[in-house]
Amino acid sequence: GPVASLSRFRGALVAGVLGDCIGGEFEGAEEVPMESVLAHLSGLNDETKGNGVLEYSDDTAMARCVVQSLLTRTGFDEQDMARSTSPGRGYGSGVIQVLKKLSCPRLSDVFQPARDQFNGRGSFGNGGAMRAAPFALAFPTATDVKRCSHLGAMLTHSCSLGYNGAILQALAVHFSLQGALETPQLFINILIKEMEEVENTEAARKDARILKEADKPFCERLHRVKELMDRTNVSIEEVISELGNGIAALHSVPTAIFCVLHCLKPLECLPQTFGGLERTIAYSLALGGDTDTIACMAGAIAGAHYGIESIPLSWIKCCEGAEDADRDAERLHALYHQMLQDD
Ligand code: R7I
Ligand code: MG
Ligand code: MG
Repeated sequence: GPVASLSRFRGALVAGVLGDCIGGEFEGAEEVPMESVLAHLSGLNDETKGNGVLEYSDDTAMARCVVQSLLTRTGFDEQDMARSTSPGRGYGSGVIQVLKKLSCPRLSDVFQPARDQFNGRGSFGNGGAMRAAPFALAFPTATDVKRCSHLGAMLTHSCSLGYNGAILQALAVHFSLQGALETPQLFINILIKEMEEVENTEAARKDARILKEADKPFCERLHRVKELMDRTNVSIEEVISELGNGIAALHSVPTAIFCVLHCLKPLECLPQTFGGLERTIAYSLALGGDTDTIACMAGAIAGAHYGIESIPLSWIKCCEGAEDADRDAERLHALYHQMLQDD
């Protein structure tokens, strides 16, 4: 569809929620056979089951806080975002302490609680990345998307391996919204080029050294994504060993990007009736590990590419918060286009 169309905004925000809700079933599972994924997905179409709603987890709860803050402040306001990010459900054990401190009215520096995590180095978890998509839906320029997703993630994740994952996820949604996935090679090359610059800081080099990672860890992973993209046969085991499926941003954001790229064309292991968005969610779940978060991030990137029409209605009906996301996407679309005019 047309670049930055309402359909793409709705697709991005709604599919992120679906990834979280549908992916929750397999979170933490070591091995997820594709048959189990397909059984789970076909259950969503079965109205006679009447198993009601699949609840969203912290991934969606925190993204909703980001959306609400961006909309009420008509832009990024760290004070408001810090105070509106409240504990909800199923949070990572570490981040709950940050959220408690952020709710304290006397707090003067809203970035301090995140810095105190993990002996002062900050978290490298994917909690910043899992709520990064809305930044791409609020700000039209890559510069603003990078700046605001960075600061937004810094409220809980002050390690560069955490917040740079959030920047990468926001950029992936941003370029997908612009239609960049029409040419997959171009898409991955743009992301590598952007991350070369993002990771070119003293802080990033220091964190990478301490954590014994490559010099520019996200760039290195994106090069692995590119190599896997060029191959005709890639097993799930290889994807997990090359890219990871864990709760670290480094082991999940590049993985989510790979899921989207790998599912642009039909796959033998998936029903021919599936469209690209269904393939992306299904494939993300089959990787196991942090399935709700990887499917949430892959869903947002894929939804921005395929648009709302690609999402089965039965899936939307099953997932808590999906209709709220659809309504919020319309508001973010208006904010984005208002910012375009103000420029
Ligand atoms: O990143 P975060 O918000 O967790 C997000 C994940 C997603 O899968 C959600 O669906 C949710 O269920 O949790 O939470 P953090 O507590 O900041 O980080 C998550 C975990 O990563 C921590 O509990 C640690 O186990 C690990 N971790 C670290 N461990 C050692 N040293 C993160 N940073 C570090 C670190 O610096
Ligand atoms: Mg979760
Ligand atoms: Mg998770």
